[in-house]
Amino acid sequence: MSKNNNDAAAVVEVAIIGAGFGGMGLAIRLQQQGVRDFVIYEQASDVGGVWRDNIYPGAACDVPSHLYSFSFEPNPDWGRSYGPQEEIYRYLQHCAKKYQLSRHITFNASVSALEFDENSGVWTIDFSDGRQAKARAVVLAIGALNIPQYPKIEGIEKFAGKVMHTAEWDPDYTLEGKRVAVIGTGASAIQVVPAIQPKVASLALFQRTPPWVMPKFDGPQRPVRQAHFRRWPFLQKLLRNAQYLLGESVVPAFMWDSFLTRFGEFMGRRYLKKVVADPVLRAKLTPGYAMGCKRVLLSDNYYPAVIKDNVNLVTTGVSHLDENAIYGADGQRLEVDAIILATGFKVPVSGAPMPVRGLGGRDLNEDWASGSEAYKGMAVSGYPNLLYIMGPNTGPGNTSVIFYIESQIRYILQYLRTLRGNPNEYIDIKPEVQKAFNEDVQRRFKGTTWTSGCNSWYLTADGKNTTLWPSFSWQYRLRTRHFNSAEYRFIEVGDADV
Ligand code: N01
Repeated sequence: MSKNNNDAAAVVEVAIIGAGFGGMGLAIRLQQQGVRDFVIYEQASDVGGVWRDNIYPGAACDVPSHLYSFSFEPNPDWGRSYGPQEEIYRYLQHCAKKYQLSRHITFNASVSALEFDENSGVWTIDFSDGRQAKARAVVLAIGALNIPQYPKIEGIEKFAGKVMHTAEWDPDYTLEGKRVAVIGTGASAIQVVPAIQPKVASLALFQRTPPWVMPKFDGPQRPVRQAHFRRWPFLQKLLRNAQYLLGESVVPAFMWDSFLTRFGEFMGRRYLKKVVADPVLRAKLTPGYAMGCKRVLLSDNYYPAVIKDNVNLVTTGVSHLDENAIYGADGQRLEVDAIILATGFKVPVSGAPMPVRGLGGRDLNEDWASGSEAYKGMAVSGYPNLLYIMGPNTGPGNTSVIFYIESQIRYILQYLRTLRGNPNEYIDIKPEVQKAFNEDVQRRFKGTTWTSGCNSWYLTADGKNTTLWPSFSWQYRLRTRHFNSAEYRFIEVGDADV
C-alpha cells in the first residue's frame, strides 16, 4: 500500500472505531460500494452504542421513531411514536445481522491510543489489552454522549446505599419500596423519574435548574398502521418526510426569533399550569432561562409524576452525604436507600477519550484544550486520514441525529474513495479552510437562543458552542454533499517534512 511501510500486509484500509449508528451505517455503505478492506473495533461485546448501554427504566428516544432509523433501512414495525431503548437496540441488532456486519467487527477491542506515522502514512491503533492494529484511515464513530459525568459530592464514598448513574444502570438492583434520591432534571431524569415513581416509597428529586418541558404526544403505533407501512413503504416515507419538515422548519425558527421563543415559553408555561395545580410547586418548576438555550425536553408523564405525593422536589441543591442520608444545601436531611445520578455526560467532543497523536506528534486533546474544532465536524487539520462521525458542531438541536450521521457517511465515502485513488499519499484538511469554516459557524450562533446566557453543556467555559450545528440540517446536508479535494493537502508518504 505505502512505499515505506514494511508491514503493509497488516495494514487495513479503514478502521472504524465504534459499532453504534455511525460506525454501522458507514460499514453498511462501504460494503454496498464493494469495499471489503475495513474493520470495526467495538469496545463492548455487542453492537448498539448508547442504545445498548442506557438501560435505565423509561429510557427512550425523544425523536419520532420514523425519523430515528437509517433512510435505507426503514422499520415499519416501530411499536410507539417514540422508540423505547430496547426497540432501538433491537433495530440496530437487526441491521447488523441483515448486513452481516459481524464478519467485520472485532468485539471487546477498547482503543487506548491512536498515533499517525508520517513515514508510512499509517495509523497505529493501541488497545487497552496490549494488542495493536494498523490502518491507513481511521473513523472515530465513538458517539458524543457516552462517558458518564459523576458529580463531586462530599461524602459520596461514605454512603452505604446504592449509587447508580443512569448511563451505568444496575439491572439487578430493585427499587421497589425503596427511598430514592434522583439528582438532575435533564433528558435522562425526566424519563427515569416517571418510570420509577410508582414503584418507590419516596423520591427526592434534586433540581438545580428547572428544564423547559413540552408534551411529547407519545403513544403506541397501531398494528394496522404497521401493516400499511409494510405494504406501502412510501406511506412511511411520507410520514418521515412530514416529521422531518416539521422539526426542521418550526423548531429552528423558535431558536432564532425572540418573538417565537417567547411564544414557545408561553406554551411551555401553559402546559405546566395545566398539569401542576399547586402554584408553589409550579413556581419551582418554572424555568428562568430562554427556551431552547438548553435542550427542550419532551414528556407526557414527567410533570404528572412530580406532583405525586411520594415525590419531594428539592431545589436547594445537594450539600453532602453521610452513611444513610442526603443533605440539601438548606440543611434538610433525607434518609435514602439509593441515589440515582441523572447528571449527564462528560462534555462531548471536548477531546477524544484516548490520546490521538497526529503530524509531528501533536496531541488532539491539547489542540482542543480550549474547545474542539473540526472541518464540517469530521476532519481535523494536523490529523491526516482521520475522520470523526458526530464531531464538533454537528449535534442537532431540532431533528434526528441520524440525518447528520448519514450526511457525514456520504462525505466520508467520497473522502475514502479519494484516499484509495491516491495510495501513496495521505490527506490533511488545510488549516485555513478549517479556520474559515469555524469562524462562520460561530458567527451563526450570534443572536440565537443558544447564546442567550444559560449554563449548558452545549457551551465551553468561555461560552463557545462547540456541540451544535447552528443552522438547518438541510444546510448541513448541502454543505457535506461534495468532497472538495482542493480543500485538502495531499502529502506524499515518507515526505515527513510537512
Ligand atoms: O444530562 P444533562 P442528561 N448537582 O446534562 C444536573 C441526550 N439524551 O443525561 O441543568 C446537582 O442534560 C444538571 O443541572 P443543571 C440529550 O442530548 C437523549 O439528562 O446543569 N445537579 C441537569 O439537570 C441530552 O441533552 C435522550 O443545573 C447536577 C442534569 O443533572 C443529553 O443526553 C435521552 C449536578 C444533567 O442533565 C444529556 O442528558 C437522554 C450536580 N453536581 C439523554 N451535575 C433521548 O431521548 C449535574 N446536575 C435521545
